[in-house]
Amino acid sequence: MGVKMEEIIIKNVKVFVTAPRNINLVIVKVETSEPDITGFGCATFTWRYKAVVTAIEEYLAPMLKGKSVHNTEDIWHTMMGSSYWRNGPVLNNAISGVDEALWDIKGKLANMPLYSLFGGKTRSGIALYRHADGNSIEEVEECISKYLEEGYRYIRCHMGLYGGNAGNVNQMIAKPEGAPDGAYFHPGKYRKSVVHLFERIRSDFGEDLELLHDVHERLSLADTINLAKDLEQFHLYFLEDALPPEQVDAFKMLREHTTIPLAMGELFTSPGEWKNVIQNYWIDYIRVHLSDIGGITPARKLADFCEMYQVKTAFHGPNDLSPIGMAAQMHLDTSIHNFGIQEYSGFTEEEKEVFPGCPVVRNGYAYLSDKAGIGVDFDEKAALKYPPVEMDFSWLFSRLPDGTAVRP
Ligand code: GCO
Ligand code: MG
Repeated sequence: MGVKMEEIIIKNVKVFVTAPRNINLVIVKVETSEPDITGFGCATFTWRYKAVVTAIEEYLAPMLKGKSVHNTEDIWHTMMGSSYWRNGPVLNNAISGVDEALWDIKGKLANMPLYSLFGGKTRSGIALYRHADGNSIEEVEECISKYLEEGYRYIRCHMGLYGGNAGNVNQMIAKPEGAPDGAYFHPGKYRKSVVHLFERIRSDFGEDLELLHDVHERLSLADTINLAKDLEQFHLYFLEDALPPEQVDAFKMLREHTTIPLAMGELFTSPGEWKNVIQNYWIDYIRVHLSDIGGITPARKLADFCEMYQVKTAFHGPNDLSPIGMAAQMHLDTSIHNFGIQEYSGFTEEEKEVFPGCPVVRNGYAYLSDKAGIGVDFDEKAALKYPPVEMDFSWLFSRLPDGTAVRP
């Protein structure tokens, strides 16, 4: 590049919010003293995006100006310590936006895709899983067939989304007088409906495809143990979020009662939550949301820690994640030895327009572009066509049949 490495400093940190898929995505751009060298990172915490924007603009940007772009490790720790109170999703997402952008810059300076800096390819394609859902078993099966035709081999199956509100289950819930509005669900009916769903899927599709399911923390310890035991006969690839992050110690008991492979972690924000479950062999797959733990820097350490305990990765890949964030984790998927599977929610045409260079998918595998850095660009002009939207928060107000508010 003809530029001395030590001369490049952070000039500005900018934040953008765009919603090409009607989901607010938060993108950080780090500008440097070299006008041609910029980096992009994902800071998407869609349900509190304005708080993330404030954390970056008011606190991180002023603190980072003038720092060398090279010192990602020092900058990460400086950002993490700079609020004294730390490890929450708002601050971690803000930190991730900067961290991923700095890694993007590092790759661009080295003229290498990030996976190459991380040790190179340990596999040539990234196996993906998709979500099949529907209002009836027939609808779920139609969705499975569509994904199988497209070449996917791993499919997460649900009926009536999280909590299993398919058909008229919801209307049949007997609420007490004065029960507040909310997204009601019935844990018992949900649990039984999942077993019935998997019974049908296995009998209609056989043993060849890999099946997954997300409990989304909807069950008590006893019920989740019962569900896991009931599902063992269907040989799931894994059962996800069988318990809430506040109850990780209970994985010890769950593990002792079932042989079903367990995946956990999309809500984790701090090492205090994941250390025990990993080093005690209580889970099989770690599913953190990269930006929610603070970006690439902590994710690399976590992945290496997991390798010591036979825990594989299954990084969180929902639709409230930008293509930059998806590609960032795919560089880890490509380079680490203990990769398991990647959750994938597709990219819309509008997302591809705003984010040129999205990974491509063929026959159930994702392939990164070979561009330097993260390899996904951000078209600021195109992003303006998709300004932030009012999102529907209603599903987040989960309630049990008697009206008790619970986690979504
Ligand atoms: C998943 C997740 C998501 C989350 C969502 C929250 O496994 O993909 O559970 O669907 O619910 O990302 O906004
Ligand atoms: Mg989940």
